[in-house]
Amino acid sequence: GPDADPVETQLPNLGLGLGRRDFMKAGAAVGVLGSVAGCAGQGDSQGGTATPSSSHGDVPDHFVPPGEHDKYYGFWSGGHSGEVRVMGIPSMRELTRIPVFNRECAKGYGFDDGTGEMLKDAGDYTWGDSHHPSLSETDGKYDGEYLFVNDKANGRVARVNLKYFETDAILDVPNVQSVHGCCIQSPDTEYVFANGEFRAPLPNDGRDVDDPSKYVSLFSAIDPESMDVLWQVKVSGNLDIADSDKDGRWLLSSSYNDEEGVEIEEMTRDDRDSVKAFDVPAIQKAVDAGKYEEVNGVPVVDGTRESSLNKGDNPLVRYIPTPKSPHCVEVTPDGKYGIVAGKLSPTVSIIDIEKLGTEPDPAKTIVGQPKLGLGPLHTTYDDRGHGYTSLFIDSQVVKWDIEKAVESPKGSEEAILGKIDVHYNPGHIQAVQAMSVEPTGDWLVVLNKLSKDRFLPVGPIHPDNDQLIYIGNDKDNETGGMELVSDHPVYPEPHDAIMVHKDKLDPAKIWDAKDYEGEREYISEKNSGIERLDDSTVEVNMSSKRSEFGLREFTVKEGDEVQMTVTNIEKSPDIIHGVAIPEHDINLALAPQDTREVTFAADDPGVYWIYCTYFCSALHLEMRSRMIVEPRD
Ligand code: RUQ
Repeated sequence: GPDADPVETQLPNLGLGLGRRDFMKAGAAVGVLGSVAGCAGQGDSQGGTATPSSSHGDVPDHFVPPGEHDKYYGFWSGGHSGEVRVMGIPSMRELTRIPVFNRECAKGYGFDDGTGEMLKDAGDYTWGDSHHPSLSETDGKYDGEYLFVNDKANGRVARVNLKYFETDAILDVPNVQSVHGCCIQSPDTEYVFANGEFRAPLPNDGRDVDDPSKYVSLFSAIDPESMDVLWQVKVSGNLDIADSDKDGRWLLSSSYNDEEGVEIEEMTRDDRDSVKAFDVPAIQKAVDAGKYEEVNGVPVVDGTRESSLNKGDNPLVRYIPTPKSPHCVEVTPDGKYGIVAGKLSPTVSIIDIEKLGTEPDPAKTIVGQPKLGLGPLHTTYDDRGHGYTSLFIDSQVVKWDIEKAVESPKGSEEAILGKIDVHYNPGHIQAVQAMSVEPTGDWLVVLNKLSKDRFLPVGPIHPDNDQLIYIGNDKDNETGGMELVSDHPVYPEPHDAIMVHKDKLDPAKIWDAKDYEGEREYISEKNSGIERLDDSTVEVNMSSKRSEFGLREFTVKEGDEVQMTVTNIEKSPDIIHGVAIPEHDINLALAPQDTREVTFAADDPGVYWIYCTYFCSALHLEMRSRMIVEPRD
């Protein structure tokens, strides 16, 4: 446990003189954050501490020897790369990437008709900004079925099928322009929730732009199977990050800008914003009873502060005042508390979830408020009652005792067990399985926004730095036992991650054609062929295997629409075939037993060599087919 006053000695870098303030004033706060974003001072002042800890005596090896597997999967959002990345933990090796909102060449995502139409129907954007991956659960445990992730840029939510590690649905959420927080409902994934972050007039049709009172944020409930919006709730103030309780009743959303300002000075004026607690069954009941207005086909329930549905004993949305411009809320694995980081306040607030249903005064649901350090952003958990909070401004992670923080006076530092320097300016932090009811309490990853001096310089756009920390030892030392183990450069820009034991996933090794039966026709060597459907349309069906396509050549006419279907008939895992058609922008990637379709125009007469993009055999370069486009008389 902590000594009498360990905090002062553990914070050598509080030279900013801000540590003792309970709240930073808006102007000062903006200034501090601005200087951090500009890289002035903060990290450099810690340059001397930028060495990893020297002894890893009782830390299990994070090096995974050749041929051996990691213990955990990690799913990283890709930020404005639009993708999801799959990591091995603890090696931190990148195992693959799953394109989600981005058209992507290596996996041919967005090139075949199926994925191309999915992207088109989801708004036809060329990119997205993925932040918050959430794994489906059964009984509060990850069930390995789906991963959901938001697109902050275009207000979308996508579903990744974890049998195939492939995006299989994208919803362009109506009535919202950005989706930030995104999570499943615990314990059984009956809904996926999406926070519309930016306030806008509803409907957003060019009217009411100058009347801030007409601006609202929308909270959406989505059906995880059909990926349709079931209902939305409009609220006052912005919506940020979301997390579910563990019993399927409350959904907590952090929220900044309760001032409802449009300029930064307005947004940071007050000392308090709020956490919104959505009473999901009560909202569902209001919807069933017809207490909504329909906007663009979606039932929208009024959950603003003024709404009559929020008066009385059973408000649909509870507004819990919390300091100040909070960024995040994360529910503890036992489901007891929702922990909200203050961002511009050095405290985090502990919301007692049970009290949400019994305590009439929302402010009294806050049962603890330890002071942890500057710029608290995100909290994650082990299996032993500890919270780990990232301190963006201090560039540290603080470990603290949750129950002790509840027992000690608000604003006290008594619950702090230790701090460790990270490099630099951490955003999200995640420990393994910490979003489920079974955290493992061994590894924690800190997603640092800035890497500065940690890697070979690669020009002015630096990689981020993901740091692996071992948290399995509780020790009475400066860091509370946390040990920094390794640094990993990352391509811009993951925001959040979620990690799961490998045994909870069962990915397919090859495709099962039954999974696309009725949608795409399996093409064997025998039914490879070409058929003219009408004067301007031909159908081309081709198998592919080492080292030949089912057709050595085929002939179409200038101006034809070509509807091509290709199956990879291999049954051996890892034998992938690509289908590239030069000068037609065609690029398919087919795993064994997979079939893809692509439709294109053959507009220019000539000979085109179709080739395989995946190196599949010794005769890979010879694996070709020839498309002949005949001139039309
Ligand atoms: S956010 S740190 Cu979506 Cu927390 Cu980026």
